[in-house]
Amino acid sequence: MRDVEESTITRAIIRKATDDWINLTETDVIVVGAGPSGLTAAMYLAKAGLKTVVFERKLSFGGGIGGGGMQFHKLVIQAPADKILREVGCELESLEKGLYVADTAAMIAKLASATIEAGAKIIPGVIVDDLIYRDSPPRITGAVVQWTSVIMSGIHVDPLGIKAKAVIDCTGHDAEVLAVASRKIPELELFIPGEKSMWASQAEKLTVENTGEVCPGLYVAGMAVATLHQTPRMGPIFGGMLLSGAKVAKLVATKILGGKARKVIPIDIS
Ligand code: 48F
Repeated sequence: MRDVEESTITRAIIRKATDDWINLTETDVIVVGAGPSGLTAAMYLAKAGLKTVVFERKLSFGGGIGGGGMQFHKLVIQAPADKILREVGCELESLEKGLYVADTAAMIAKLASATIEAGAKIIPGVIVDDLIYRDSPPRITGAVVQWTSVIMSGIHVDPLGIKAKAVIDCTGHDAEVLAVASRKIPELELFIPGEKSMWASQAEKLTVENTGEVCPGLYVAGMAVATLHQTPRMGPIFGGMLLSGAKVAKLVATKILGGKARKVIPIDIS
């Protein structure tokens, strides 16, 4: 095996990571959270030709996919979202017409791998803990980031700001980015009532329907949509998360690129 100096390892890591960060200081889209909606959104945004970064608080991807249903390692997917999983090469077992079961580890691995292959950058261990805004009219122009380890340590370290044309809250049940916007940018008049109790089919339908722009520069997808619109939760059926991610990607790509946005989503999501 080749000998290597410790200092060579250190230099390689710091130089290459810094190159990435400098490249990211101005980006097209910041996706917050690498759960099912965030990964799907980032994959289609990158495929559409946008410079896309996903900041994920944990050191792993997948968000709620990993927990399956009550930690049983399977999830249910309904048509037409199965097309997205087939596109990334995730095997599905047929349950009944239009209803499928996916293995949680396979779904995380395939979705994350396809997102990276599409050209999106996923940075783990980073929290988005605030937004950058401008007024007249109020709009979001980027996100404020910090190492998760710094937040966990409780020491005060000033964070850094990343400029973006769009920020998408894909943080799940807590809608963390929207919660910050509601608390710290009162002129947005954003109220976050929280999700309702479980009603799977209704929740799936309403999540996709309500996915979209919250204010100029700020979008919501995935479970955070239910938290914003006070619609039901759905439990471990994931078609709505994938479709919501695809829908927000289409909206953001159309907003930024207009007619130049490539048509990359295999389903008609209106
Ligand atoms: O929770 P999560 O999977 O959100 P989602 O994409 O999907 C929801 C489903 O998993 C499930 C459900 C649907 O059937 O009910 O809950 O809407 O993924 C959210 C990801 O965001 C990360 C978090 O660690 C998780 O991986 N995250 C949350 N807040 C932040 C964050 C933050 N402030 N900064 C960075 N990452």
